[in-house]
Amino acid sequence: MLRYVTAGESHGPALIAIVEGMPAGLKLDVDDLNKELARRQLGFGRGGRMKIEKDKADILSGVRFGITLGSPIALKIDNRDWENWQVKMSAGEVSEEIEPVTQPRPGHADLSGILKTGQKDIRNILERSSARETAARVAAGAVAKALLREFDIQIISHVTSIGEVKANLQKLPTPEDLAIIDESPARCFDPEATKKMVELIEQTKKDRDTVGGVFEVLAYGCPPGLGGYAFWEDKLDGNLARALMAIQAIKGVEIGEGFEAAYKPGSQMHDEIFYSKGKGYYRKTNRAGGIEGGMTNGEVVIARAAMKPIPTLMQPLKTVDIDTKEPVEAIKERSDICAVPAAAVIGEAVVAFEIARALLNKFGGDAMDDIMAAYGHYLKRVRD
Ligand code: EPS
Repeated sequence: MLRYVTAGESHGPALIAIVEGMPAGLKLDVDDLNKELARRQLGFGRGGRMKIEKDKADILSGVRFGITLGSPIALKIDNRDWENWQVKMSAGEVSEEIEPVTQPRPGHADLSGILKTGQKDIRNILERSSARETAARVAAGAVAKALLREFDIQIISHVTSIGEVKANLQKLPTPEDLAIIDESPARCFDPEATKKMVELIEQTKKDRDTVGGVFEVLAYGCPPGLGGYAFWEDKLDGNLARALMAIQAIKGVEIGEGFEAAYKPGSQMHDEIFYSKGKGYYRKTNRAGGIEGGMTNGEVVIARAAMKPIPTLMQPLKTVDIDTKEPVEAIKERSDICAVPAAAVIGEAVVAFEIARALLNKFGGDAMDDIMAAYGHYLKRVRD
């Protein structure tokens, strides 16, 4: 089964991702990974840290001469900021007195993490709960994207709102539009909304506050039948929801019409089925977001996620010191004002990984040639 694990603290030496279950014979270039890592660093509203980091991956195993071997693929992304944290984040002996962090931020993992693990320094929690970890997920997702590319499946994302500012779109963006989206400082496909989003982020910074938003991930080129209806763990919508919800700061996920579906009668919700020779079955609408019964139906997969405002505030909220139990202000760590544009790229990565897993579950997992042959045979059957 395709899976990945990440390791690494935000200010430790490096982030690691290990991807297990990729077939042998897949073309994989380190540039595929670096391109995605650079896209995650885009977007207006990031804090000082993004000026320090310039994320690049090293492929440590599982690839030879640009082709996967079928063995675990280990990836490493160095943290440039480590240089400034070697004493505070040392894995060895304590070499000087370290002041523990004791003022948990409302909305962060700080307090529950301390209570759960019995530790006394919130830094031991925040270093790992930090969204810095998502760089490793993006690297793993880039491997999945390289696999999907061989099947002409493309995953893109765009920001649909920041705070109260919403994009007004006449059409869904396609993979051809991705360069335009990446050029928008808000990664938004509506230029008017982009301007207002940037203004809102600037104002939010002046107010010493933070702002969230919504992004959409679109998967083009999925064949019908990825996922499953018979076992709950195979349901693709369930797996997409889990993967998206597990991104730091995500509070809501929708597929297709999502919550809006609950307000519509069935006659106005479901996508009628048509057939034409050559094209096979198709729909004229896509309110289901490309998934019915836990499986892709051949239309574009549409998933949306809502990100809360980042909980590290320059005008801190009230909290309680975990050492003295006295009321205090939450810690003011350096942070981002808005990270929704970056979260959208992370959304692409995790969606790519879930779709890649569903694809390998259906078509086998050892050798690219075998998978491609099975895929070709299947496409012919479902189109006929
Ligand atoms: C983050 C805090 C900031 C962000 C970081 C996530 O880092 P720092 O504490 O070093 O200023 O920049 O995001 C990243 C480093 C990244 O690569 O996305 C947090 O607390 O979650």
